[in-house]
Amino acid sequence: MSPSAGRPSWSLPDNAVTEESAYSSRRRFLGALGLGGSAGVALALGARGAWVHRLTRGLPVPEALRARVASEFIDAGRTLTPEEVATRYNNYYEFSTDKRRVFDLARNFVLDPYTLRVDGLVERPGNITLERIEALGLQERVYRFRCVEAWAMTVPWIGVPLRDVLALAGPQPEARYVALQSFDDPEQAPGQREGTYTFPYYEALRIEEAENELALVATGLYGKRLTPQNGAPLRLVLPWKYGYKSPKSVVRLRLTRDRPQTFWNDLQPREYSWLSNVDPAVPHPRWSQRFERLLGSGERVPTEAFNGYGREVAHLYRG
Ligand SMILES: Nc1nc2c(c(=O)[nH]1)N[C@H]1C(S)=C(S)[C@@H](COP(=O)(O)O)O[C@H]1N2
Ligand SMILES: [Mo]
Repeated sequence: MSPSAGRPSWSLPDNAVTEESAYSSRRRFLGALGLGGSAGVALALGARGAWVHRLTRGLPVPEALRARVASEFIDAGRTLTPEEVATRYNNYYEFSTDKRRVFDLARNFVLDPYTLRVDGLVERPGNITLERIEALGLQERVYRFRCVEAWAMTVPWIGVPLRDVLALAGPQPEARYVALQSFDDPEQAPGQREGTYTFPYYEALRIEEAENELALVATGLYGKRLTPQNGAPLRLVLPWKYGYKSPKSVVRLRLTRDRPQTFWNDLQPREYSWLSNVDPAVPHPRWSQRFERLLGSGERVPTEAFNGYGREVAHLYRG
C-alpha cells in the first residue's frame, strides 16, 4: 500500500523535504532539552521558537481532538514534558531503533482503513471503528510514563478506558488475558523489513490489569490526534508498567484463557519480565532502576514503585 493512499483528513500534505540544516538544528534543539550531548547547553533559549518551527515544518499537523478533562488525573505531580520532546524522541522499533529518527521515518505512516479487531473469548467478536471507540467519551489524562531505559516523561493523553472498549465485545467469563497486537505493514515500516525482530509487536495483560481504571486506549496527546511516531491511530497507555508494555498502533485485541507471550519477554526473559511493573528495587541486569531522567529538564529523580500508581494497582499483585 502506498503511504500516501487514502490519507485521513488529519494528515495534511507533506510538501517540504526536511533540509540538512533542520537536522543539525534538531540535534542541537534536543540537546538543549537535555536529550543529547553537552552541545545543547550553548543554545540560547530565545532561539527556541525558531528551532521548533523548523523542526515541525513539513510534518503532518494532527487535527485537534476534544476531550473532557478527567479531574482525577489532571495532576501527575510533575511538569508536563514539552510536546516537541515527547513527539521527537520515540521508541518505535518498527521504524527505527534510533529514537531521534522515528518521527521522520514514520511521518507518512497511516493505517487506513483502520479498525480494531476484538476477538477470542468474547460474546461479540468483530471490528470496531475509531469513531465507535471515541464515542465512548474521550477523556484527557496526564500520566507519568517510565521507559525501562530509565527515562521518563509526563504526557496529557486523550483516550478512553480499555475496559470500556472490552465491554463493547463482552469478555466471556473464561477470559483471563488480553493479547495486544500492533500493525503489520513492512512496506510502511523499515524496521519490519529488516527482519531483526519478530513483528508484529505483541504484548499482553491479565484481564484484571486490562480492566483497571488506569489502563487507557489513547487516540490523542497534547490536545491533538496521536502522531504516527507516538502510535497513531490508537495505542495503549499503562502508566504503572515499563513503556514497552504500552503497544503502539494496535490493530487487534484477543481474549484468551492461556497466558500469551510478549515481545520483550520472549527476546530477553532475564531482562524483561512478563508483568514488567515499574519497580525501583529490581535492577535491570545492566543498570539500576532506582532513578530516572526526566525528558526535557534532564532532572534525575527517584523511581517509585508502580511508577507512583500503587494506590490504583498494588492490590492486583497481592498474594
Ligand atoms: N508497536 C510498538 N509499540 C511500542 C514500542 C515499539 O517499539 N513498537 N516501543 C515501546 C517503548 S519501549 C516505549 S518506551 C514506548 C514509547 O512511547 P512514545 O514514543 O510515545 O514515548 O512505546 C512502546 N510501544
Ligand atoms: Mo521503553
